[in-house]
Amino acid sequence: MRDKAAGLPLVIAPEVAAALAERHPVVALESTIVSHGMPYPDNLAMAQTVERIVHDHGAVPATIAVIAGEFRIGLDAAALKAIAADRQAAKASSRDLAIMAVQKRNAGTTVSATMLLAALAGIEVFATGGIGGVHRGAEQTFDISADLIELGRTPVAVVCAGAKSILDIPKTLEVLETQRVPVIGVGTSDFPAFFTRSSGCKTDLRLDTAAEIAAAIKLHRQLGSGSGLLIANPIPEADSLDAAMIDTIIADALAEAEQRGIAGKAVTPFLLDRINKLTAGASLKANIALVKNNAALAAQIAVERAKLA
Ligand code: PSU
Ligand code: MN
Repeated sequence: MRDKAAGLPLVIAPEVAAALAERHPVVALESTIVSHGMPYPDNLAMAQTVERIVHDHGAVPATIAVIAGEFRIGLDAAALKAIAADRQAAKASSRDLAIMAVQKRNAGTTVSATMLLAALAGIEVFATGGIGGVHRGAEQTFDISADLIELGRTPVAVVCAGAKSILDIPKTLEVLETQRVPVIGVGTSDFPAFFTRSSGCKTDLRLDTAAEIAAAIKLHRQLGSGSGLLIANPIPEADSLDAAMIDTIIADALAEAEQRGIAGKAVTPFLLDRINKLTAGASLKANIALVKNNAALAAQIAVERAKLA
């Protein structure tokens, strides 16, 4: 990674650099969920708690963001606060990173940008809430998240709670298959729908333990396919929302987005904000719970991965 990264404005936090050098477990965390996915100050509290959970499970957290044009792998308290509180922060997918650096901007990194930077730094395991995917109506709008393309070409394992039904989940799973991304259900063969434990779609594969998942990550990388892996970890039952309730609210939010002509990178943040308001905060609570659950699993996977050569 040192060669590939030479000359880049890449800053790896000391604790993360030390862990990587010693092959200790490290978990990457994204920051668009902080800058654009949740309101302040809940976003900052969530980001701090998730880092603590990764620590508590024996791994080092590396929250990734662009701060004043620097690609930061691991944020200190000031940088984490900046990305949570700066309402001017950009939303950077992988295509945007170079421009963010030239413009010396603050930017939350999406799943795609976080994967790219994690891979550069040598981090194999990444925890998030939900990935971007194929939007409903994509046959008209062509709105397909760059997350799916990055998953097809960057060898990082992404632990998520599936994809929410603001997306077209069957089409999202089709693109993941085309992109050669194994979709692994954790303890289930049902692909989870973020707020609920099942989308009604099946995963290709099921694994039940962190050790099995770590072994699969190692072998998948050794095969050299170059693609990532999607680890689909359902929201805990106690935190999940009522499927009929959330489906109605998502339908309302989608109708409002269409009516207001929301397009491009604004779509996902708009829908998340509307859903949070329409559920009177219940969606935010569930979102935070599932991110914590994913962080704990990702740390366990990273710990098991570090035990393998
Ligand atoms: N889904 C969520 N919360 C989020 C996102 C998705 O429930 O914060 C963010 C992630 O950073 C994801 C990005 O990578 O949105 C996808 O954006 P788009 O759909 O514009 O590709
Ligand atoms: Mn999009």
